[in-house]
Amino acid sequence: MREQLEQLRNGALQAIETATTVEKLQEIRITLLGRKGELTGLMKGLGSLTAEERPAIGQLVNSVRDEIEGALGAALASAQENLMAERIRSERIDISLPGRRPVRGTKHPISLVIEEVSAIFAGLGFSVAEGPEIEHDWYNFEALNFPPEHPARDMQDTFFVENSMLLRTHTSPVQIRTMLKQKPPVRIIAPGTVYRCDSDATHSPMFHQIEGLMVDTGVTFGDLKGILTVFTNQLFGQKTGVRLRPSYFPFTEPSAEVDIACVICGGKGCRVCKNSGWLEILGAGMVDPEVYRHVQYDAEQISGFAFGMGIERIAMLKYGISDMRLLFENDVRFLRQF
Ligand code: 2NL
Repeated sequence: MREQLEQLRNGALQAIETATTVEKLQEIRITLLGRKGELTGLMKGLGSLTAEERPAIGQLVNSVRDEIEGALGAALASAQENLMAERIRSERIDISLPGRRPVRGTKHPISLVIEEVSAIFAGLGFSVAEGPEIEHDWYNFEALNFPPEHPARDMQDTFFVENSMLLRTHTSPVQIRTMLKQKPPVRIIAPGTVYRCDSDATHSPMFHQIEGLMVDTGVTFGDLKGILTVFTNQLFGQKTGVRLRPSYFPFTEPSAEVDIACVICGGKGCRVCKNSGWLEILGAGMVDPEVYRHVQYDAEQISGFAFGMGIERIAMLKYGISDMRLLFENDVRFLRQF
């Protein structure tokens, strides 16, 4: 019996020493100390011992069990420690690594110009107005004093929808709607998408405009020139030359084209300005009394000016874009540059 116990103890201690995993050690505990384990089996033999042998062998059984339990406990603790160390090593994250930044989109140059122009006019007391892109003929043409046979009203130039509805060809109807809703003083700009039945390398059927309108008592052509000069200087730089040339629109009288000194050559003459040294960027004029009659404003009491510009052209000049089609293709390699 004593020999068996000592054999069991030596075997057990060796097995514990070579076991490295928590699972293996738990297995060893069951085969040695469990209810059907080896030591439990030996203890059953205590009954067949004589009364003299029993206390010493009993003590030996207890000490062998304590020894095995002690060794198991220590080995388990060390195996668990190794397990945790291994987890800490394998699950380690390097918090000093730079984060992966999500790719952020950029604003379209057309939006950038609308925002910049709106900010300049906000500083001059103008607010932004909007209106529908599908318009009635009356707001798009009639109220603006286009004669019934004006070429702009032709199918060749305008997208008609049905029943005198059409895709607006300019944002002027926004200003007509504003004047119908609101008495002077009016100081608004109307940026937005407009449509014309025209498509080639330099014309897109869908493009963008910003128009502006200022109506109050005593507004003069001098105010028009002053405001538009402040505007072009803020948009293109303080030293940019500005000039006005006489022009004609059905809805303004007198009318003018506003040119700036060429932003490419500074006025010397180049391909962009077709050797004139000047770039046309705005049309403007004093609102025609016929327009006031349509919105029931009293032309004897008030006066005002209006202007309009194409955003694509301004974006191309500002950002040095040589082909307008780049503004409509939405190629991210192009758009990411803004
Ligand atoms: C251009 C010229 C212009 C206007 C737009 C306007 C609007 C109303 C009354 C009178 Cl409600 N005028 N707008 C006036 C002059 C010129 O645009 O070259 N646009 C691209």
